[in-house]
Amino acid sequence: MDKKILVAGCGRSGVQATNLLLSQGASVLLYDSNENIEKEKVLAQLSSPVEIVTGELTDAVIAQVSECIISPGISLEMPFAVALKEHGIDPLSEIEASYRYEKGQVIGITGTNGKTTTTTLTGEIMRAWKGDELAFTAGNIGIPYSKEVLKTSEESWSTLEISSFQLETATTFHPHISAILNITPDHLDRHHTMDCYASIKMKITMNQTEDDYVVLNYCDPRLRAFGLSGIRPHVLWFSDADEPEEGYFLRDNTLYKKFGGKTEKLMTTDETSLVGRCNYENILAAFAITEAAGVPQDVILNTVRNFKAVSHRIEYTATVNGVRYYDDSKGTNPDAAIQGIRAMTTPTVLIGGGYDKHLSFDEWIEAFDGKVKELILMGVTKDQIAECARAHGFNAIVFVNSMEEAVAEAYKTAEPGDSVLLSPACASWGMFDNFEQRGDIFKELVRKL
Ligand code: UMA
Repeated sequence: MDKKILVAGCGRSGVQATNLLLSQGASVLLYDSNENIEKEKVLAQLSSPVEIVTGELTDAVIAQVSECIISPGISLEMPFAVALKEHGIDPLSEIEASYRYEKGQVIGITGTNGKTTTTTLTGEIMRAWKGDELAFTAGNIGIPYSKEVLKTSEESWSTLEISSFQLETATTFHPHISAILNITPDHLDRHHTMDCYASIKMKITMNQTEDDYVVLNYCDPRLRAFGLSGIRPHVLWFSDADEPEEGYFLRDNTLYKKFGGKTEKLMTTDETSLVGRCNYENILAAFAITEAAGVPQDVILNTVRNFKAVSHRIEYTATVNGVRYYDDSKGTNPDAAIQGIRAMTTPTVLIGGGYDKHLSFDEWIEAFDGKVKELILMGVTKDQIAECARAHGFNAIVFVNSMEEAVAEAYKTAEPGDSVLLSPACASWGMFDNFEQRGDIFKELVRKL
């Protein structure tokens, strides 16, 4: 009997990986540990029907399997993943499985925060340069790589947002240009230690050679040490503070690049509609990446000037009674939420809390910097955050049970000239399907005020 490829996870990645494998004539078995998934809905998204197994994965099923493509949301510590390993099958990520079919050049962007903005901006620059037929954007951004990869050609560029979950099980993945934007605590419920999390992020360079580039944040101590440790790819630095000897950097309100002793002004920060230092870092990284790819500077500048904030990243939503509302639902960890509150320039009512990723909230509370008028908390982490805030002397805390209650409370408290910011410092899981849904619900409620 011919063995099958097991695709684990019936979400976006699993469905598209299955379609990719089916298109190549493979025999696929779809698996999901959730017994309650709606099989009909999954089947409706497939190019042809496949067997779907749910619940426990038995030895009898494992015996039919030659390979496993695992969705990023599934921990390698799940009993079925451990059992597969015991049978000699190392699960591979959907990124790795898709990369086998890549025909063009790849840009891989990882880091804890800023990935989606940098990937979207880079993808837009590449599209402005190469056109829609030769530039693709995919990955953790929400479009599985497996959905796009068969469109690639020798002339094309794929710009991919890559998460630690996707890198963990990558083996031959080899971007010509990689970027690691920053490494701050996140996903420690899954990776356990910062060292483990950081080493997985650094795997993005594992197959790169002297002919390749890695774009690194000069201000991140781990990444500076990594870049100076004699790694194979050519290092391109970007920085929003310390100026590297060569690289892309922010000084006052201007973005510069410096190479061969020559400093060149790129643009001023008021030429972009993006706000916050984190976004200037994202622009600098996108500059470094796309110049390494050979994009002419006028194409980069035009695209940056016309680029609007990505949904759910410090996204301006509306002004109601003189109060500006911002959706930063992508603030799914404390470091991302620190960037959110730093970008606020007025007194702010802050909405936070959510799923517990075993992270510390101290630095986020310290970043309030006298700007937060009231902290509205929801989700599993609300007590832990409140306790941490009180320990830092911050007591203006209100608990709520839903986004409806949160928006109503913010509306009641905020005064003209203030801002309301949804920037939870936690993932959405448990109360919402994902951060996009959380942000969409927030925006819908704000628009109804
Ligand atoms: N499942 C199991 N067993 C488990 C856990 C989950 O069978 O132990 C099943 C679930 O029942 C569900 C399926 O797996 O049916 C879900 O798979 P998934 O969580 O991998 O979700 P996808 O829909 O495939 O989405 C994934 C990424 N999700 C995660 O990494 C959690 C999406 O990133 C990504 O956009 C998408 O692939 C396309 O590439 C989201 C994310 O939150 C946005 N990413 C994290 C982040 O940005 O912080 C890393």
